[in-house]
Amino acid sequence: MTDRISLEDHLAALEAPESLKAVLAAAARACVDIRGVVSDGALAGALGASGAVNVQDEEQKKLDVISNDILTDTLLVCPAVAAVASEEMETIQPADHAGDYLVLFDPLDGSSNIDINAPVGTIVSVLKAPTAAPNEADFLQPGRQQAAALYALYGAQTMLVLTTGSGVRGFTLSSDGRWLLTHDAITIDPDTKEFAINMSNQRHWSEGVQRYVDGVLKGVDGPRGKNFNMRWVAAMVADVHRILMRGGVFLYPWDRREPNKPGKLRLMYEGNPMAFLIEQAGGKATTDGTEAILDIQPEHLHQRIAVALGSANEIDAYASA
Ligand code: FBP
Repeated sequence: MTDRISLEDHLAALEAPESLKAVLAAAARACVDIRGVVSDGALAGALGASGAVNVQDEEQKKLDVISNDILTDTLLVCPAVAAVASEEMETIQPADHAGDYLVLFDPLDGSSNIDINAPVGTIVSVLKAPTAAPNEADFLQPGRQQAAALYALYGAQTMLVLTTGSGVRGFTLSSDGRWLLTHDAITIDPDTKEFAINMSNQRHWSEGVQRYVDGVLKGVDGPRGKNFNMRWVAAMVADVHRILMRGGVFLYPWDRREPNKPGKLRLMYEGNPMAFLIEQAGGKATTDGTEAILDIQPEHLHQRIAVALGSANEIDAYASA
């Protein structure tokens, strides 16, 4: 294990600004601390609801709040960070110093999995700070302008998957707390036989999504001529990680339950970072099979989008259903 490249070594050798490396190192440290609280669970009194509701009008879990505090505290003391934004905070939090980067995060993705010991994760997006004293409007940059994106997956292994725009790499947390490179160049097969969607919403989908799912469910005797498998982990990080490891598509489309909302997932700290990683691995990341998530001009910090991402040829099939 000692001959593996550590995250520190990878960042040291990376051709990138030293300040970006400092942001990524700080985020990685925070994820180690979050993983510690997640794995302690009930022993740390960290399960269950916090009793508060967040800006998304969603019940906050204790671990949502703890994870948010760990990331916020760790990042705001990093000299390279000018301000942060989070799914769990209504507006941005500026640092007490100027910095080169803005950091956005979903501190604990997959909240409904927390109390049942199913996979959860942390998602981080990094943008250049356009001014020394950034405001919320400075965060509203299209995802294609991200300097970096990463997620940590607290699963059977604890992994950190990272891109700075030159491919996707995976690091596994060692027993002595070091991120070690285990996946050097992650790429997604353009074809797949696996899809991820919450089937309980089927009656609420648009006709096009229904046609696509009906087609894959018909298997080898249907229009696709092959059988498909289905997975739904209810944690975007885990579903995206599976797609990076063995291909597939992840779908969270608009549905009629809340027709005024374009989708459930959030653009700035779920869609954009995951889209950056997926595109860097050779996949496609869209809202509807055609609109690239990374090209969306954000209108507000917590705006929601529909998501259809993964194996490129299967996203094309989704778009043409
Ligand atoms: P949170 O960030 O609040 O956990 O919501 C996002 C999410 O948990 C995704 O990670 C996951 O893919 C999706 O919601 C699951 O939605 P549903 O519970 O409707 O299947």
